[in-house]
Amino acid sequence: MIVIHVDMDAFYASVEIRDDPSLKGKPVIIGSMPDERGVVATCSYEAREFGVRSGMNIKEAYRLCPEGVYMHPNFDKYKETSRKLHEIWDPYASASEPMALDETYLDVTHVGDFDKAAEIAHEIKRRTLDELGLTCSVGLSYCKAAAKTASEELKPNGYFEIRTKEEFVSMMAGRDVKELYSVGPKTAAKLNAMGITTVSQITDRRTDVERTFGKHGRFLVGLAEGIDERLVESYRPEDAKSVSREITFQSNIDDIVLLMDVILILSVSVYERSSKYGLYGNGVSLKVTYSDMESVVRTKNRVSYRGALDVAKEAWELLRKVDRRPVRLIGVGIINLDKKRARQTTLLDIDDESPEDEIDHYLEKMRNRYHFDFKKNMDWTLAIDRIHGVAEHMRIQRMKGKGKRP
Ligand code: TTP
Ligand code: MG
Repeated sequence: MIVIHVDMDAFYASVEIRDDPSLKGKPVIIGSMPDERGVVATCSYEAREFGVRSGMNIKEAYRLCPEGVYMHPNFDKYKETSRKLHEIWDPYASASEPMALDETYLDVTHVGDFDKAAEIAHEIKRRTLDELGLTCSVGLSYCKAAAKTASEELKPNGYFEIRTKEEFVSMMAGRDVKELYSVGPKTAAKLNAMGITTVSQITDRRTDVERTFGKHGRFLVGLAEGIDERLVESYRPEDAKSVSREITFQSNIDDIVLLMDVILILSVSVYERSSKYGLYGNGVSLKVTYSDMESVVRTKNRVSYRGALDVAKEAWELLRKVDRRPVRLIGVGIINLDKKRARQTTLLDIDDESPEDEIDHYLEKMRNRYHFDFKKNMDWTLAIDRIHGVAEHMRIQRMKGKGKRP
């Protein structure tokens, strides 16, 4: 197999810098604002010099880098950029397997040898920069894990090859286990506790590793010997089994009406996304994370929905069944998606009001409530921001009210 792994450098930050050259050379931090609750999604390499990292609490980032330029992410822009990236990359491959918006594996075995594949890899880097103004790091290798390792080797704007299993094994042998693909902090800590700190020790202690980690252990032992037989599998949105959307609030919400409105917006969003691909599900899921981080997921199967409002109604029903405590995150999903299962006409379909009218009616009510024009195909993050802003306003008003009382 010949595999290319492409990963954009500081993706969200690079897109913002490309679109506003005055940011060039500055520590740009994408995520929450320093005065909000949240984390760093990513940051420019200049910000990384201050120690800022993805996933870091935004307050911590601000402490390390108060002079940084802080920005909210523009997901629509990154999604659009991702689509254009794939237009460049995918035609070179027999299969393209995206792992994130900015990252994909390309199967280029068909070109025949590594020299030809290396030409493609360089062409991908050049065209990505020329056509989209963004740099990426590319790894070329004989399997997925080694290609991914290679792309990280000389980041940013890197290119690295690992042509053989032997090269991979000797390169990794003395390295810390956490550099091995699929070893996260938890696995690393467990391995360390067993006295295993380097990759070659995984091979030495294979029986222990396999016994402790089961399936993942066997995968790790294989990797330490340079073996990864996973294929590059093209992902197509129409193959998805579920579609969901969730939102984390800046401050916890306990107002049931607001939660129901947020559920409605999320339902519109997931309904539009699934129907765009001609997919129908027969279940709805609701995820709730409380202020103490406890999460619950409730699902209802065998539901028949005719539109977003029906999805929302199922999710509202599920909301009634979970604990009533301050909520930090809420998510709605349509599950058991199936392209073939075309929606059956039921008596419901010849109801008085069409699902379209019903949802319009509901959105109109919300427009009056929030002074915001909610409509189908809306920017759902903006819509939820608006609901959230109103909630925040109400909370402050309530606090003021309380303060006034004797
Ligand atoms: P990554 O490829 O992990 O990071 P990156 O492209 O920003 O930087 P680099 O690859 O050069 O190290 O993730 C791609 C995008 O995914 C990133 O730009 C933002 C988003 N992301 C998050 O929102 N939260 C996270 O914790 C991570 C790791 C990424
Ligand atoms: Mg990246």
